[in-house]
Amino acid sequence: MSNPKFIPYTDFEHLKEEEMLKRSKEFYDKIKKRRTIRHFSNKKIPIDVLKNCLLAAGTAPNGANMQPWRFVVITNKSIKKEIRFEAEKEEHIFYTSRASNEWLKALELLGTDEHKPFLEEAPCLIAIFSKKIDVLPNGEKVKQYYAQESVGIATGFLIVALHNAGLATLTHTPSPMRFLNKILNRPEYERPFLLLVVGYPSENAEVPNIHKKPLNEIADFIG
Ligand code: IYR
Repeated sequence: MSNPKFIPYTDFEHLKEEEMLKRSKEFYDKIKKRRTIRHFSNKKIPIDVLKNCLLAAGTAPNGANMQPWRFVVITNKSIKKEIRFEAEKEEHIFYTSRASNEWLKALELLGTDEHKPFLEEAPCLIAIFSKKIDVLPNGEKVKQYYAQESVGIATGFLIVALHNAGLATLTHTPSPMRFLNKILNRPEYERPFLLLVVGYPSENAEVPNIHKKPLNEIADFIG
């Protein structure tokens, strides 16, 4: 059997405009309900749901199809505790000296501080790494292209997939995050991109009273 370089693309769904409008509206109505959650219950998440969401993330467009991402799923209590400890160490420095006053002021509406109990309370953390290079089974090193952009897009897919599946998320970026390599035993060429907290909102979870910009503030139509 030959392995052709190109194959016909037959999966595209050609929709009627009416259906397109309906679907675009339904998707917007669904995605606008997603909120970043900082109060999680300890209810466990179904691992097969998570696996499907990771597969969805892995379909993201990326540089030269090198798929320069690595998702490390953590449900182990003591590893979560260790991550919380290290993250809070960095966040303490951030909130007491690293962040400018301007930055701290910008964060006031979120009500965040150096305490990150959700890193232990939530049932699942996904540490997302971006690969600067890949190492083939024969030891050969291969450069990755547009790794940050690619991993950003895949992370977006993952967040949307999890929301669609009925799971809440928090994008958390303790900075610097290199401690994740050590705790999770990842090689140096994998750079921590984001720590995604996954679970269900706790019963009395609250979110900041903030709003998204209207279309005319986020888009220009030239034509
Ligand atoms: N990483 C810190 C600070 C922080 C920064 C931004 I920009 C946010 O949108 C939210 C938080 C923290 O997690 O508290």
